[in-house]
Amino acid sequence: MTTLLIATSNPGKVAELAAMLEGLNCRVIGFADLPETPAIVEETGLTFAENALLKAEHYHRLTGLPALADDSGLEVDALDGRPGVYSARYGGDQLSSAEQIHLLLGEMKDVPDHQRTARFVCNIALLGDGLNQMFEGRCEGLIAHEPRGDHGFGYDPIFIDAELGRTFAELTREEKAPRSHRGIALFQARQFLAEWLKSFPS
Ligand code: ITT
Repeated sequence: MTTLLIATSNPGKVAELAAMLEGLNCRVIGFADLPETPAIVEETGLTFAENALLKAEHYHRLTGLPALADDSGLEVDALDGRPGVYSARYGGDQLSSAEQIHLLLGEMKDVPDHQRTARFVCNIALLGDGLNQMFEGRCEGLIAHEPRGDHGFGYDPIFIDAELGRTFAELTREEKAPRSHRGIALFQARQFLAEWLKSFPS
């Protein structure tokens, strides 16, 4: 059976990606299943797509396995698209998610409701021998005035789903999956993988 590596060190992403890939005709593994933790990749790209490809290439080269890498982040219109590709490192490498949220809300304190538009963006790269595909997902929302909810990870407590009026952290994983940037990108990746895997013995 083919093995697919989920090439991310972010436990929040691993949980979401693994759940969304369930039932595919392959064995899905993460870094936790590898004997040595792979070296971190420097994310030098200027776009989510460039960084997703950098990560997938790096981990495919390192392990020989087909790799699925995700580069994602939050674009806030009132902050000219920040934090964007720097979402994980916003305010410096040492800040926790709660501290990053605090920083961002501070920058947004005078921004009125109708100007608090934002989106999550996710690019997924699939790379392996005979495999080279990119997928993108986006979801629109608003930045809350204060964090709400305990689910998810990262900026979920301040991202209000435009349709539901609840933050992503107030949604269960099952509710977030089909409407999130990652879910939208992964839905396409999953359909592609299902076809691709047909050429391998199960
Ligand atoms: P890997 O590079 O190892 O995958 P990372 O966390 O560094 O892990 P990124 O460089 O893609 O990944 O940064 C994504 C950041 O964007 C992530 O750390 C969160 O802060 C934020 N983010 C992405 N998707 C999110 C989601 O669904 N909910 C909340 N925040 C999210």
